[in-house]
Amino acid sequence: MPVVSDFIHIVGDQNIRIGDGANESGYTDTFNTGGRNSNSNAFITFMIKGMTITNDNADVFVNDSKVGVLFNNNGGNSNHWHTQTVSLRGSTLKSGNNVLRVSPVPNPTSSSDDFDDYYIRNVICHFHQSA
Ligand SMILES: [Ca+2]
Ligand SMILES: [Ca+2]
Repeated sequence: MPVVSDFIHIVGDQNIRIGDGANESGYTDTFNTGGRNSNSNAFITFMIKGMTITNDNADVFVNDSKVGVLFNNNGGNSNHWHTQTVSLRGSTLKSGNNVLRVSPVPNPTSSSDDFDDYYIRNVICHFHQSA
């Protein structure tokens, strides 16, 4: 049976803020990978900016399993976008709806400002599928 590569946009050309007053419990979204091949690996790409104060990395969960982190850019320019990739097993994905959750990161420099707010956009999951 042939295997093809498929992908789905979880977030498109839209900035999602994660931090104080926005997604403080983490950003969650659902996406469908119906027919995914559980024996193959998958990956999710993210564009990120603004994680420039924290010493922590942002945990990334799929269906409540931690699949990786978005690494901080401590000391970087908060206006510059960059791209990161999180890899996961195809078996972590469901042949149907999944839940993505991206965690906030703490701000170590202020007692009144809890989180180092950052943004994600163009979040895309690539996966293998039996055709
Ligand atoms: Ca903040
Ligand atoms: Ca920030």
